Amino acid sequence: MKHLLTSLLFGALALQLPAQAKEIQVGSLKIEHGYAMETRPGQPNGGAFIEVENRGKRVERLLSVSFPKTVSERGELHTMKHENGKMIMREVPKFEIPAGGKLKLQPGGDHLMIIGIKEPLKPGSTVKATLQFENAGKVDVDLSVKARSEIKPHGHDESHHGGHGSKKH
Ligand SMILES: [Cu+2]
Repeated sequence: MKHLLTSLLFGALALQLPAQAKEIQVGSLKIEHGYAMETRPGQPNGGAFIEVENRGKRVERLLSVSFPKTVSERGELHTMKHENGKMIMREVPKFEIPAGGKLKLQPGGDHLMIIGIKEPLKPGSTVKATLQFENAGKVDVDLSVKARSEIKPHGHDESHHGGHGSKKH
């Protein structure tokens, strides 16, 4: 059983490798794990995520994100805030990455927002994005599109219809 599980895991890793976004080094920045969430037909906006490590000695700031016109109208930097007991998204002017620190965008937290999506983002495809940093300037990255099931296997946000005996433990 354990052996089977291990080979399944390795199989999955091997399959994922070609689609994995590459790690990018720009000056003292290391950018990796870039991906975008798949979107449904008609869905106007979508989320995207990256990690940026700042190995430099001064603070870096991510000022904006943009996408090719064929992908979306524009991009925004978003954070999540509690307001009146609800989690809501808010646009912010920048994300700071302290010297020696790391910016980790992820679902439920700070994220890139793809606004005005032209064609649904399909799992397995790639979206190009341009990040504008204060010091490092413009950096192009490839975001691999991931299926929702890959990102949130338990579907916490949309689980109202999912109560059919999913509790196994
Ligand atoms: Cu958002």
